[in-house]
Amino acid sequence: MRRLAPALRLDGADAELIDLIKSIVAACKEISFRVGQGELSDVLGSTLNENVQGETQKKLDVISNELLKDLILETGSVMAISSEEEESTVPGNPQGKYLVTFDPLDGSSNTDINSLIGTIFSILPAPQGADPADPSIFLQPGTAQIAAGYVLYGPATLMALTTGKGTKMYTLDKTYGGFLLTTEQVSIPGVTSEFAINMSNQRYWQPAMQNYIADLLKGKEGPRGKNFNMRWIAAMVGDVHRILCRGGIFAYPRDLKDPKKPDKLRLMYEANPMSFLVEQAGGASTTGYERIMKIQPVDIHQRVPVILGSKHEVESCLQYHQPM
Ligand code: AFP
Repeated sequence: MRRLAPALRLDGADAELIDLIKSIVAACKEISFRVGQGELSDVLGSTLNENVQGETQKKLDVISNELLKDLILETGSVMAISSEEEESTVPGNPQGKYLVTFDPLDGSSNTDINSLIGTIFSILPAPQGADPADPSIFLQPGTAQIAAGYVLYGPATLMALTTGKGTKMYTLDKTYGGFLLTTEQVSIPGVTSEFAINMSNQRYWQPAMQNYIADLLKGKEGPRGKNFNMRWIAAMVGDVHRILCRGGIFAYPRDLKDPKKPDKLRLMYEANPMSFLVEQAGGASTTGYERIMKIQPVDIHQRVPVILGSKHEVESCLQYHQPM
C-alpha cells in the first residue's frame, strides 16, 4: 500500500486556505459516511422540491448542501458561497478572503442505484470591500480559481485537488479517518482511444460534434485509423476521474433537445473546477470555440458546452469546430 503522506499536502497554501479545504474535506467525509450507509441511513430517494435548475432534489442533494454550507461558513474565511442547489448566493463574513462554489452532489440520478456520485468545489478570491450579498462577486473566470477539487464517493472515497501546482489525488483511509496522498502528480496521457458522451442526444448535436463522433465510430476503417471505446457514467465526476486515471475525452456538447436549455453543465459548479483539475494534470478543456477557464461568467448558474480530457484528442475534436 502507498502512503506518501499522512495528510493534505498543499504546497505554498496559506493557513486559512488549508483550514477551508479541511472544512470541505470534513463535510465530504460525513457525506461519504452517509452514502456508504445507503438504505440504512435514510438518505436515498427524492424530496418533493425542485432546485433552481428545475430538477427534483434528492435527499442526498439537500443533506450534502447543508453540510457543506454550514462547515464552510463556520471557517470565517469565506465571504460568500454559491451552490448549484441554491437560487441565490449565501453571504458569510464580509472580511472573508474566499468565495466557494460547489455542486454538493454531482450525478444525483446515480444515488438510488449505488453508482458513482461526488462533490465538486471551487475556491475563488473574494474582492475586498465588496458586499457579501452581491452575487456578481462570483462572476470571475476560471483562471481566477485559487483551488478546485472533487470528492468521488465510489468503492473508495477519493479526492482530486489542485491549488494551481499540479493535480494530486488522495484516498480516504476509513480506518484512520483521513485522506492520504496517493498520487503526487496526476498526468493525463495525451493520446486516447476512449470517449464519453451521451449518445442518446446524437441527433440534437450541432454538425461539428456529429461529424467528430461519426469519425470515431468508423474506427480502424475511418479517418482516425483506430477503434474507439465508449464509457458513460452519467456523473461528470466519475467520467473526469476515469480521464485523470487513464485518459480519454469527455463531451457534453450543445444540443437542441430543449431549445430553452441548449447547454447542460454549469460553468461555476462543474465546468470550471473540472477544467482546472484537467489542465493542471496536462489535459485540455474547451467549449469547442474557447478555453472554458477564459469564459467571463454573466450568471452564477450559467451553463456551457464542455469538451475536456487528453490533450491531443481534444485538439482533434477542435479541428471539427474550425470555421470552414
Ligand atoms: P445531476 O447531478 O443533476 O444528476 O447531473 C449530472 C450531470 O450534470 C453531469 O454530472 C453528467 O455528466 C450529466 O449530468 C449526465 O447527464 P445525462 O442525463 O445526459 O446522462
